[in-house]
Amino acid sequence: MAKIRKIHAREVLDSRGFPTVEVEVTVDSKKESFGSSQETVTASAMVPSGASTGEGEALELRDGDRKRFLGKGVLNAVRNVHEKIAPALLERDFALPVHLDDAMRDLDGTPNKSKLGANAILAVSMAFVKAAALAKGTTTDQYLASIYGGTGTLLPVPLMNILNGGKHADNGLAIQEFMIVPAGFEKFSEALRAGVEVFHRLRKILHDKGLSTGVGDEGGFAPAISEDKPHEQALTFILQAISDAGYKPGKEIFLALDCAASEFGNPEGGYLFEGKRLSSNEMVAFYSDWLQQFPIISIEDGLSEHDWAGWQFLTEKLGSQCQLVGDDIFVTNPIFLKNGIERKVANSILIKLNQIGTVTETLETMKMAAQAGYNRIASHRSGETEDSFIADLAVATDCGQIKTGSASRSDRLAKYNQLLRLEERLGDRARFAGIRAFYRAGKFN
Ligand code: 2PG
Ligand code: MG
Repeated sequence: MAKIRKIHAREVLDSRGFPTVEVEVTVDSKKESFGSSQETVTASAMVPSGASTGEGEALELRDGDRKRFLGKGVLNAVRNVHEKIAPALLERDFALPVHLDDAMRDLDGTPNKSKLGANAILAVSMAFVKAAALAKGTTTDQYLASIYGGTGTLLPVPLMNILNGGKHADNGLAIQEFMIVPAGFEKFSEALRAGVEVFHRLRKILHDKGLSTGVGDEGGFAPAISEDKPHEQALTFILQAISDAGYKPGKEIFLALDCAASEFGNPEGGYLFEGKRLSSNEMVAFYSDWLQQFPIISIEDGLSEHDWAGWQFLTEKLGSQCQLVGDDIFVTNPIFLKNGIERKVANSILIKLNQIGTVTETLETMKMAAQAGYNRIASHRSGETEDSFIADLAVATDCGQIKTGSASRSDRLAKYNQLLRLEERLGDRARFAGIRAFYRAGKFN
């Protein structure tokens, strides 16, 4: 049991300099915590924020007052925590996070958390998990593992977005994320080191070509590549960086894309890609071609969230060769995912806590995906904070993959650093997911 003694919210800033919600939750504790016996423990959490958001996401409550932060203030969400959520939860004992999350969902009463705001609800939900873990004298990852029923010992493969485009940069690339996937290693720390070395090699390649080495929202480079096939050029630069760093592309390090295609296309208007208007089928042909040319093991949001028929075709054509990840189309929502499983759409799902708005529903979606044989990737948002909850979530659920940006910017590295700590703490019990994490849905079947 964890009796709630205090809930405090405040407006803080995310990695893009926009406001977000931070919440501190204080619960009773009789346990020894960090060597000293305390009566209560307090933990805090901050919520992230997306730019290429799916339409079905839970509502992020913004004030809309143009005089503050261009309308992006979150004082109403903070007020909702203090005036609505806290009075309903204070002095109550919650045996498990699901009970607290259910209480907040009841209080909100809307399907997309639009009354209280998913940012208000999720901050409380995450902070409670952390506080309850402390109260039990354990850590967030191990507590979450016990709730979920995971081993809590599997370190995820990082999907590192080292070249940014789309809405996360202003370099004209339609595709949002070009990721390296260091899966062919024995340990997480070795995989991460390889990824970081490739990042530094890529900087040199871009610099030597006279291209910008400034970084985009997720810490990857954002060069303006003025070739007629800029996406292939980007992939070629990355392959070169992998080789320059002394690693084998397609054996140790693979490639992954997040096309975020809802941003440049829809089934009616076609996909505006590299100066042409392409149909869904033509986009699929494009990807199929790339799978022959490059060691790509994962394609996220290859088509728009409105293009379910296109997605079915994509899955039928490429689903046995490659991990196909639904982000905007599923929005971490069990209802959307169920529909996708039934219609054979995608074979993997991106997991973002703030798309659905509670830890409990996130775990429910992850469980449903696992049972259906869909791969799962714990993910950051493009607007992040120093909160490293998703690192704990990835290990707790044995999901085997994490997408948390490039090898620069502390909002991204906070998650990698937490995974290094977890690997160290687990010692001999730590396992690295490696290439097996891609088996079920990929070409390694
Ligand atoms: C995505 C994410 C994170 P955003 O599309 O997968 O990389 O971006 O948070 O802007 O939705
Ligand atoms: Mg995405």
